[in-house]
Amino acid sequence: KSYRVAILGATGAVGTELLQLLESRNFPLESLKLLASPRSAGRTLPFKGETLPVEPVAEGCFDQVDMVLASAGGSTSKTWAPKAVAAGAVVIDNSSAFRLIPEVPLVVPEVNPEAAATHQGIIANPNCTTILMTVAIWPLHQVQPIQRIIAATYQSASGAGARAMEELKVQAQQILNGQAPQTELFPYPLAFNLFPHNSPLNDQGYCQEEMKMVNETRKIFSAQDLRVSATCVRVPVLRAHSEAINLEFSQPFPVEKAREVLQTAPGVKLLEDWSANYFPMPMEVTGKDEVLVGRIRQDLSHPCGLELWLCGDQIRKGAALNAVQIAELLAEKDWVKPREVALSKS
Ligand code: A2P
Ligand code: 11C
Repeated sequence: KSYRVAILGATGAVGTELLQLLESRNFPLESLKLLASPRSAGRTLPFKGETLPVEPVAEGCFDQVDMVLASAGGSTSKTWAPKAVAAGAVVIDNSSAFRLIPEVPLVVPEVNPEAAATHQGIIANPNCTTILMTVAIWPLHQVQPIQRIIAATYQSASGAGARAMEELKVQAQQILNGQAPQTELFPYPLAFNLFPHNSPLNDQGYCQEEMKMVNETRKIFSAQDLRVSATCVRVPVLRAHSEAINLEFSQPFPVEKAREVLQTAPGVKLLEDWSANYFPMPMEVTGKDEVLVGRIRQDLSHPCGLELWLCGDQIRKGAALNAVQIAELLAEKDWVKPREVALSKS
């Protein structure tokens, strides 16, 4: 069986990665449609040795489409995803627009693949920092439930899109040339600097990105009482996020046991060379599928605490790869068409 697929936001950082993944993973395609804003009209993108046109998203463009992989921002998804669903397609949406709606499954295939079966037309791809963290800690949570997570993130420019990556490169050049760095998308210069994530702050002082880690992790784990607190920071790295994670359990979790579990965990690669002080780094994970995990150690300050460090390619597993894995799951299980019964109604 093969599928008629559309990529909404095909010209963006995640969109171009989606295109590469559909090609390299040989997704069963009957046809592929590339959609973006009217700004991209007339552009083409390469796919399997051919040149495909980019079309402006427009009324009727989802009529002959089975699956839409959307990564064109929240407001574009809010406008077009319901139209795609009405036209009979399933939408795998990378934006935050639908993630916390109870009827919309929020899926990390290594964690909660079964949730995808309950979709009513839209499946949400979680926030990148949340995907990377959940892939790494879910296998531990299966052995002993995690009670509390404290995370600090080091997030790359790619999380803010292709233009933000370009802005970082230009700023670096400007500074090296002795010029003042220009800012456009970012609020402050990112080159040779870092700043707390600039998403809107709530009354408790947490930014939106930090609250995504709280609320999305709870939903993916089906653990509404899980205690999570995060500090999210933008760093001058192009496309890989890093995270320092502190986990608290109800009983001690032996480090050796954690290592053993993560050795064989799906989507995870352990990278620890203690003698060389060599652990996951953005440069090691760029372009890779796995979440690299290392520096697993007992929390000195708590007998039931574990510390770990991870890096993951933000555009790949943090976004495009996770979406393509969801599409592959739907294809493999024959879950492309919406189920009658949603989790929230059962
Ligand atoms: P375009 O290139 O035509 O602006 P990124 O996350 O890298 O910034 O990419 C965003 C993607 O979303 C791009 O493909 C962009 O297309 C697309 N996009 C942005 N706004 C719209 C819109 N209003 N309608 C359709 N696509 C959009
Ligand atoms: C960032 N994670 O790095 C954000 C961007 O909810 O998908 C992605 C926002 C989201 O800035």
